[in-house]
Amino acid sequence: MFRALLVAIALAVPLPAVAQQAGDMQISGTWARATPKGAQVGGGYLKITNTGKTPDRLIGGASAVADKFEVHEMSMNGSVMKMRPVTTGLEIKPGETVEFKPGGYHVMFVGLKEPLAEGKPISATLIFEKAGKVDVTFDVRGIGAQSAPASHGGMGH
Ligand SMILES: [Cu+2]
Repeated sequence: MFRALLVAIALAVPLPAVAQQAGDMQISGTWARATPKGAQVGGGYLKITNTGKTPDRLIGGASAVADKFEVHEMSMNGSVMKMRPVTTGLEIKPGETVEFKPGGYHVMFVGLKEPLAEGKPISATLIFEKAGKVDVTFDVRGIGAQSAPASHGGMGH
């Protein structure tokens, strides 16, 4: 009886950054960068591991904080960093971990309804072709956290 109560209390405490499993997809390390006032877009980062035996694809997502949820890829074009939406879905091969990080793949919250504030986590849903929908929480870190070589400013958003 007493033990059951303790378990119930432990389960009620939110644990940030715990790996989330949906089907063969394991999601961890979700975080987003705080945005300045008036920003239209915000970036989110995470790790996705395919623990299964067949490939899956991240095909989209949604979050209440923004009009659109997009998966973007950054690449160097000469000395200029460019980013573009991954429109066909991002494949995660069996046994592979895809890390979203500043300067590489990232989630883009487009059309922010309010700035992303440090310490105020945001809820989002990832959509996989096979694993389906996965609810995740992005911890919001300071604006300067692990800053990428190029900002999102002036990249046509
Ligand atoms: Cu982007």
